[in-house]
Amino acid sequence: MKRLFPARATFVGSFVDQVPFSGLPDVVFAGRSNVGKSSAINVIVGQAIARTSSTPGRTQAVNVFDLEGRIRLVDLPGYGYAKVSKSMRDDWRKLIGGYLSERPQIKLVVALIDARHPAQELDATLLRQLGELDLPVLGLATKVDDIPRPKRAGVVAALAAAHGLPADAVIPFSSTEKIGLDEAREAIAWSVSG
Ligand SMILES: Nc1nc2c(ncn2[C@@H]2O[C@H](COP(=O)(O)OP(=O)(O)OP(=O)(O)O)[C@@H](O)[C@H]2O)c(=O)[nH]1
Ligand SMILES: [Mg+2]
Repeated sequence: MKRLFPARATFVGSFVDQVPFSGLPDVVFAGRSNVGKSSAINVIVGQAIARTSSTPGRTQAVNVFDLEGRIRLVDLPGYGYAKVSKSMRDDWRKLIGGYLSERPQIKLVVALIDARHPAQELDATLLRQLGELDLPVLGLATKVDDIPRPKRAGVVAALAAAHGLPADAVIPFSSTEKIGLDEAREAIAWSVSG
């Protein structure tokens, strides 16, 4: 199979309730608001296609990108943003419950976890849900560039353990310094190859 990354990406659309079915394998990016989902998509694809922002809650819809008609990357709205209304939080739950539980073409959920904080309950909730749905998970411990180099491995191992993930299922990652980029690309390509 031809290498997947870097890939030419096109924006499919922004969806607030239902994510359209395409038949292509989906790789889904999920995590707290501001954790770095859109930034990760941009470096992984090798193209600034997902909009990023320092204001949490930037991505409030599901943004879907097509990579050369081969796979889709799905940028979910972030959760845990305090200023989001209860109705929006309910929308998020519905969306996740619906889309994530009904789509057999979801090959991988990339769960982004901020490496700068100890394990957080909302992330634990998501990871539990993903486990219950039997979805394959790749953890990206984001923003490790903000952690002193000698501490990175320990921090990431502690996060994996706290969330009940195998140590090798969580990759130390930084979009700004392109740490973990090859590993993330490889895991995604592998997940959609079968
Ligand atoms: N230090 C550091 N900052 C980062 C990194 N990746 C993203 N950021 C910053 O984190 C902020 C949020 O990044 P986004 O990629 O927009 O986060 P998001 O998860 O898509 O956020 P929402 O769309 O609001 O859910 C921005 O200010 C980025 O510059 C990283 O690897 N290291
Ligand atoms: Mg975003």
